[in-house]
Amino acid sequence: MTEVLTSTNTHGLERDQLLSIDYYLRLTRTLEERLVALFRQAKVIGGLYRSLGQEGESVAAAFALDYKQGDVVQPLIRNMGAILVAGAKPADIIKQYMAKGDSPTRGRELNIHFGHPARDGFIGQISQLGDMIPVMAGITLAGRMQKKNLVGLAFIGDGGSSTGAFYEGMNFASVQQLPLVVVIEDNGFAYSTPTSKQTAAKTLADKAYAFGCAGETVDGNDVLAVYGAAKRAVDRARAGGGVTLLEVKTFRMKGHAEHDNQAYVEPELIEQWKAKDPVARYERVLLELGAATQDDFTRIQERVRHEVDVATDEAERSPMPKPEEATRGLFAGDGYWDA
Ligand SMILES: Cc1ncc(C[n+]2csc(CCOP(=O)(O)OP(=O)(O)O)c2C)c(N)n1
Repeated sequence: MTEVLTSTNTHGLERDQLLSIDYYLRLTRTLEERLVALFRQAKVIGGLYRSLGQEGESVAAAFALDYKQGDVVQPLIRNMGAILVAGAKPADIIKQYMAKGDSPTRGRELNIHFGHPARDGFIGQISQLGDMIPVMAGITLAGRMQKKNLVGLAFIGDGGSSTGAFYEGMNFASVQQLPLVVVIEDNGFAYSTPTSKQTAAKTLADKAYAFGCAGETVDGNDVLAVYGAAKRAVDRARAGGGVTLLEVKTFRMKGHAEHDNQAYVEPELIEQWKAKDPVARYERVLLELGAATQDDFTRIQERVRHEVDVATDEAERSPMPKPEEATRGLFAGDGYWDA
């Protein structure tokens, strides 16, 4: 299980799908850059959690799902790329970060803590690390009981995979052979704790032995390799083959959040990973394969910039929540969310 998979194979993806992946990679990066600008203008409420350097695995894994079949993504704070693939709107994400009154949670939750599995294709997350794995086991079990053929895709960090909830959820899902793919992100650090202090296992995929599920390790900055491995895992899950623990080896290029200057990370390490940037690498591979031209990338980047500008304008114009509504919509049944 220690072999790290890489790929220049397009795994049956058509040219428009390959370009679509590039669009989501660029959208994720540009939208986050815009959020940094808004954060520095004190317009973001709360923290800003970047996925710089990790966009590749997040987008590629989510691209392997079939949302028309009811598949569900469970993101964590660094998986904005995955929810964009599932259909999240940039304006909604900016409004969430600005806690606007017409954001999906109407100012009651922040950042990408929003989403409804049946409506959006992605689910709002609980902050408690590890707890989303039992939730996703529940969603995939419910899907099976309702005779839907849906697959769940859960993300968990190296730190999150040290929690009890992770082990319980993985064990239950594996025993039940649930259609669940768990992407376990080794991005080097959980806040300031290096992965070597999270686990004595050689790789995070080795944890699959304990659950009796499939486990694989893939180069998380190799977009096509992640897509290929995720697609295999999704197909296996849909065919009744149960859970896959898919480890992606990547790196968190920024601190835990914008307020963290990552002084605990060796600068040389950051430089080494900069050279492996997943977006630049993916575009290089597409050029080498003759699957795209520089003009394609320019067009995509112009489209992305325009969409992020339009979304920012919309979010900036949006009202803050009305103070008199602060106590509404907190419990089911008061009709607040039906309006
Ligand atoms: C049970 C629990 N303990 C602590 C925290 C505070 N916390 C939030 S994110 C984080 C680090 C998470 O690291 P990791 O799971 O590796 O994900 P990454 O931030 O690297 O993407 C911590 C300690 C929490 N949310 N839940």
